[in-house]
Amino acid sequence: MTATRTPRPVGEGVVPYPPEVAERYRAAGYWTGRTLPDLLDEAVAAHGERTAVVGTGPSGPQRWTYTELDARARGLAAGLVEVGVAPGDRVVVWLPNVPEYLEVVFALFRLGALPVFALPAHRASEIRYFAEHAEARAIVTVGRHDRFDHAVAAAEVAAEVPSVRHVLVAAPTAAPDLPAGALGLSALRRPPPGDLPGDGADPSSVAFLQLSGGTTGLPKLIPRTHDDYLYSVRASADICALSPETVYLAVLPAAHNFTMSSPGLLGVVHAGGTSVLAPAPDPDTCFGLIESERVTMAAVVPPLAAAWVQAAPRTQRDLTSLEVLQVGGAKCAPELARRIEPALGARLQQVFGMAEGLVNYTRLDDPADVVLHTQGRPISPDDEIRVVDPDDPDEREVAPGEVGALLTRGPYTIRGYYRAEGHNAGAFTPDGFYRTGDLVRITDRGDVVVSGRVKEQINRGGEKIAAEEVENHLLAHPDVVDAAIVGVPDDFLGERTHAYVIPVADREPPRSAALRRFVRDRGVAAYKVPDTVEVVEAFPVTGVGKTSRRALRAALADHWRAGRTASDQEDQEEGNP
Ligand code: OOB
Repeated sequence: MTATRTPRPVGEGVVPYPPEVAERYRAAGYWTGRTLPDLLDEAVAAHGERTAVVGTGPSGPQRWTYTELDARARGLAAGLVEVGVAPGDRVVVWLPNVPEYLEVVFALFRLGALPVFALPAHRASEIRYFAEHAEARAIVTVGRHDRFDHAVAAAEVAAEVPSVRHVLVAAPTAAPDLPAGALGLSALRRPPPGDLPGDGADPSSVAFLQLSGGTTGLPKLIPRTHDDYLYSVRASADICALSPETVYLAVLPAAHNFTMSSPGLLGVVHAGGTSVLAPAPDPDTCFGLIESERVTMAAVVPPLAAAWVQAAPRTQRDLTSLEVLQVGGAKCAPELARRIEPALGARLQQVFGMAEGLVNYTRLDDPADVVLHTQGRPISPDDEIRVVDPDDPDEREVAPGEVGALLTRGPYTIRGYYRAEGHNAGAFTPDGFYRTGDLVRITDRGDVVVSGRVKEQINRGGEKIAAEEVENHLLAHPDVVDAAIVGVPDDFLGERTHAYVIPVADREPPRSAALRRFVRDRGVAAYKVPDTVEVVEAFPVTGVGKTSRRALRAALADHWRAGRTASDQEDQEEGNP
């Protein structure tokens, strides 16, 4: 935290929308020239005394009206200005689902600083990368949470990344045990001032950096503008029929795009409703909150939906207020989809979205068949969809209704990742379509059905893992010469990770538990630690792997499945269930 240098302005690494396209989106009324601070202003003006946010933070239970949330955000913004956080600065926001999350995010918007959204599950390795890549000025986090001391890890990162000047900690007011050099947010809160620098922000400028799941080495940063993001927020709130009566339960991490804007926390601000931040996603915690806060809507990933469905028949809690359960982030199997309404008494809404932009929803008045079997249709009439042959170098479109790779372009889909020129050349077509890496087909009615993926990413119950990132961690082990990660089917998660590891010859091969611990100790999110590790002499497939990791992984995944099928058969022959 000593040697600092001035970070480059954010605009340098951003691929803008072409001016004529931007003009078209404005003329169509999608981009309205409002900013994220305006969103809160409008909520205060229309719904000032309504409850904006409910939750339990480091200082205990909180319940703030829109006026109170705004006063807090302004007061914190003033304190941040005093310590030198300036417009355009990037600030890593590494917070669990606490009410202070909204205070911090709106404080940063108010002062024109850009949040860089990290997940609570991230660890020093990811936080260091975000801070470095975005040249962040500060990291905002909590103290000890979920048996892990975030503030200490953030202080370590700050000591290593020259741009980072501050570690700011949402901590109890009384004598927090902060690492040296860290500041408690409570010490930064000032009386709310009038004007703040972010109030005059350019609506076409980048408002924050969101995370991608990543397909290569490390997650990419996604630059979203006020104009494009607010369009997706408003349109999502309309599609989901949010109103001041909406009580939204934030179950998944607040910083995830699903929770933030589909329609999520920001959609609720737009509608003047109430957000309840769930400290944990389990049925006990969430059912208790649904009952006590009369929650009307929640958003979950499929494995959580399954856990809720299973727990519902035994709960003593009153879930009758719940009207809609959104399920997304990974494919919701029709068998699970069918069980949701009978078990929870809530309508299912499928959501197929991505932090890069495009979000699809089944509509609340869609026929049951569409809700159960499709992932819905895009938000905008100007979301352009192309379904192309993934093996065709010219990316020609497949026949209507056939499966192909999904490309998209539209009024809230980015044109490039942040500071990622080389990667962008592959991730976007020359005419600006984002290559989502998802395999889909479009039904006659125009609904999207996700059927697989072409990208090198494992979707572990909605949590995205880049095989290469985990392989690189394994390769750092002194006894490992090669490693390959594959996604294998899992009843609960949809997919989990399996690592094939080749040890250095003539040495005691490392044990799988030790390798898993090694990856964890390198400071990565727990969901990236391989679920199973198999130490092998050579990759058990031949003829692939020399030229393409992709082919190797595909062959290994096939090999894994074939092995399972063989052992399933043996089980059956032996009379096992
Ligand atoms: C959401 O965003 P990300 O950025 O974490 O992940 C995007 C990817 C998609 O490209 C797709 O591969 C997968 O997650 N995905 C789904 C899905 N929703 C997302 N795959 C099948 N069915 C679905 N319903 O995950 C996200 C962002 C906004 C709203 C909802 C989810």
